Amino acid sequence: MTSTLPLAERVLAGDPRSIARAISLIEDEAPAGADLIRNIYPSTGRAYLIGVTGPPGAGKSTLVDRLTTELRRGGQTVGIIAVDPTSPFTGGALLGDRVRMGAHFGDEGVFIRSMATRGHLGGLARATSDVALVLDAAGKGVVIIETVGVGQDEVDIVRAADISVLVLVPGAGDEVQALKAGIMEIADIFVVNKADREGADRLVQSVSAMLTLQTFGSGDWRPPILKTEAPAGTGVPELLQEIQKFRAHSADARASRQRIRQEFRLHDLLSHRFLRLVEETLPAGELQHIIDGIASRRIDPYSAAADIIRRVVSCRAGSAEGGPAT
Ligand SMILES: Nc1nc2c(ncn2[C@@H]2O[C@H](COP(=O)(O)OP(=O)(O)OP(=O)(O)O)[C@@H](O)[C@H]2O)c(=O)[nH]1
Ligand SMILES: [Mg+2]
Repeated sequence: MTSTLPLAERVLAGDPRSIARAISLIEDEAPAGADLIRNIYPSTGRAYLIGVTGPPGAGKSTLVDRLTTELRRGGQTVGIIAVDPTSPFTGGALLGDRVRMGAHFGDEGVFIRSMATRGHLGGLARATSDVALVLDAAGKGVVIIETVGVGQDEVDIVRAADISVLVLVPGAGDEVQALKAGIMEIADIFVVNKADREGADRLVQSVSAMLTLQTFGSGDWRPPILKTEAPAGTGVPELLQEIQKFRAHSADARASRQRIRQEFRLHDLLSHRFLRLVEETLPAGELQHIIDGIASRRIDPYSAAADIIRRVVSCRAGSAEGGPAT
């Protein structure tokens, strides 16, 4: 395996082509991707991660674009990761994001990347976190992660951010109910976008009513509800203000939040790696055979797991005696 040290150095210098190349390595789950993360990791932890989530078409990309303009005005550099869980790699949505965020093309202080779920079975949150690390290492002061708030993967992505902004829109029926409860709970700021549409105030009221059901301590952050019209940028300066307020409010808690995030990531990585180890250790088709056995009640899942762990451990111990494990 060739070392990615020169690539890491170029990423740290903020070279856009190297950033793009590094992200591709991560997306491909190439071993060089892990090597790269190893090399850049000491230089990460500085970027502020903003998660922007909400239903399809809520105006997230438009909002992210205007927020980026606002951040640039304040002299911040910005990395944007637009996670697209539904469309195929060549789908129109990616093109759409390019158009909607087109204002920032050619601006060296902004790096935009769309990521599709393809090839990331369940690992999207992991890949997104790693891409955020790359943008962080590259010196972007703020990294914005846009994702559609529909599944567990997206909840995990948003959980990985320092702040979660939930974008809602009026007029789509019972929006608040329709959203995954997990996403509502982790929102630090609620945005009612498309405020030019009928029903915006009603939606603000129903989110507000929902918040009154939660208990907040005296020092707790109480999520504000903002109205925006993204295409015109209306309400976006106020949104940035609230983000900054939250950042100041949660400065002390940030370290523990980051630690929880790292714990989550390590657990996720360990289970991912262990499963890979299992697949490498067992003969081809064996895992499927065991699953068939569990399904037909020939063996129970606990005994199957214990047996698999025993086999992996003894196989690894054997290979350690025989020389360095690869
Ligand atoms: N009327 C109105 N339209 C808006 C507003 N914000 C965004 N739109 C429009 O809504 C459509 C979707 O906007 P996007 O920014 O692509 O929404 P998105 O949430 O990123 O969409 P996906 O990433 O596909 O889920 C676009 O046609 C926008 O121009 C708004 O405040 N008012
Ligand atoms: Mg979008």
